[in-house]
Amino acid sequence: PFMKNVVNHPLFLTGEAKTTFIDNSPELFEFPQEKNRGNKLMRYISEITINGFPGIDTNEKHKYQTIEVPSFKEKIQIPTTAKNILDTKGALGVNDWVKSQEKVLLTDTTFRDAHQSLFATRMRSNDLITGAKLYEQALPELFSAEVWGGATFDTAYRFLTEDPWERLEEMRKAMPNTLLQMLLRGSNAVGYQNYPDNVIREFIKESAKTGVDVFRIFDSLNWLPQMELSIDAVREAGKIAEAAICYTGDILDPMRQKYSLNYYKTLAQDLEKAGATIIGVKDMAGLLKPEAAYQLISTLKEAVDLPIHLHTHDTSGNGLMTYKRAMDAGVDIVDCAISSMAGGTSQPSMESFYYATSGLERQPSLTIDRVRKVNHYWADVRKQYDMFDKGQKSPSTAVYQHEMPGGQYTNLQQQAKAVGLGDSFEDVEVMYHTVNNLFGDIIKVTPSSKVVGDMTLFMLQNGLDEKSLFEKGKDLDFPQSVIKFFKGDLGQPVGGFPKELQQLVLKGEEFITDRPGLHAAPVNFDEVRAELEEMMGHKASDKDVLSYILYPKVFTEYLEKYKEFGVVTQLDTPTFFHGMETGEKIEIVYAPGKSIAIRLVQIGEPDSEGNRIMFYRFNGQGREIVVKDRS
Ligand code: 3PY
Ligand code: ZN
Repeated sequence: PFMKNVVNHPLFLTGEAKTTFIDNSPELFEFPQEKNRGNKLMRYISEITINGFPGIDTNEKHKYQTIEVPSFKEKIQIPTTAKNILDTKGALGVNDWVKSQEKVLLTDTTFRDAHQSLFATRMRSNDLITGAKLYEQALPELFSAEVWGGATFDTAYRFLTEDPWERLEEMRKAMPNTLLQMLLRGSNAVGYQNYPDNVIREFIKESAKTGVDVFRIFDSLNWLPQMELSIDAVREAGKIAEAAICYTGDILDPMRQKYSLNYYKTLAQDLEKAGATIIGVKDMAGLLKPEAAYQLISTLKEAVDLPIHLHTHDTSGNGLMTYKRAMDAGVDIVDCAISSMAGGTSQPSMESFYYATSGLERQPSLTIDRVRKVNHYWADVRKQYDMFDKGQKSPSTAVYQHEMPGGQYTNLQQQAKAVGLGDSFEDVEVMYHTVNNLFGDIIKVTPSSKVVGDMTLFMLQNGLDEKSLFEKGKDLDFPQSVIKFFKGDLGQPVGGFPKELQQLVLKGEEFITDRPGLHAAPVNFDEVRAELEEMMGHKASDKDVLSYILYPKVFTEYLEKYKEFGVVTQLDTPTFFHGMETGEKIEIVYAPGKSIAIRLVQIGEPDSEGNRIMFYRFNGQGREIVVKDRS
């Protein structure tokens, strides 16, 4: 490309080229690939600058500061980690190792649940991976870091124009000595619906290959048949199957014994029989009160011979007390987020837990001064997401009534806002509780929580209450997710479906009572691959094929955006969400030692069609990009 540029250069063609010619003509060094990358990025920046980022109303980019990344000059000796044990002794080796630990072990949830719960899962790979690179020298004592799964998979494609698989690959490289953990919704994988058995198997295989070590497997109705296949597939991949019990209700309340202590005990024993390596207790809404934690963990420790890993959300403000009582009962591992990403609908704070357990034999090990440094980094990162960070500002015991999972809270806020119900989130909370009762008091966690959420918004949008729902129900078109739920597509809830509501929703359509996977034909991967390659115009990877199967529409839209804008992951976060201000200059490092510089010089007035010309300097050269102003 260089030679061709030189001989076609106007100065060269007119014979005016001198020896300084190359020095004064930097565009000669602009290779088509870089130019192409730059043009696409400028197109993205133009689009965001003029039309804004979906869901963001304000544009105050100037208030965001550059993030300082700490460094650790003095290297510390890395102890033997759980990851080293897995790689040398396998999953059962880890099981023994955990049981032999005197101290409580920690899982860090900052990379997944914390931002899912605080700001609608919007944290970008750029910020996550920069953070991950600090962990080996700052938090080598961790049992694991939860970095993937849950809502991060579709959100990456949907809102961040990122490939979640690439994120996982980078995380793996950044944290070679830490177990990487993901949240897997059993037969619903990382989606909101049941997938065929062969898709679940392939998805687990590919995730394990790419870097996941610990799979926290749960079913949104605690229905074992929806978890067994995942447990088997994880074991086959030689990884850790942490089968989780979702906790709801209140074992301390004698009036609410649908989900009793005995119910959880039996479920844990069933999961042990099904082949779990670890039992997870997934308190997704933060309903497990301290004494309930003591009773539950004591009972489970007696009932099964596996390590117990407890997860909660700090919504009520009682998270640390719950962990302390779980610790008294012998819990092996607990989930915390680093403090600037903790509290509220997120996990309890890691550093607070550390200090709260001072003087106790089982106080977790942490290199606390280093954790503090890493915490500064996350605090700075969090500020750049303040547009989404609109969740609860202080402890809210309302959670004991509405029972909304922490991971759903800010996501549902965004959904409510999108349908014009953003101003009355308290009404949403109250209706959520009503819908749960209508559904027969179900376990609410993705995707069953999304069904409750969809029904909640539907009730509010249509001005329905419990009475009018049954009066008008036969003329109503219920949300698709609600229809599928009552058809049994997510499995069977504890105690079965409420019959009257099921009939009202299904209007005579059939429902199933056995495992949805028995009704789903296996996917023909070759056929899907051919279809996808035709659409992409080039070869598709196994990961692409899986993503397309899991999320055909979301993945297709991602491909379209990718085609138009290219790799946007390396943009700094304020630019990604707010575009650029006139006169501003940014530098994008897209590979080690390789960067491009973009300056926005001027924004042109819209023409009669609404098109604006954006004037840039790209690596010092003038460039114009046309963007349609949709305002
Ligand atoms: C998810 O499935 O995304 C969850 O966070 C459930 O708690
Ligand atoms: Zn959670």
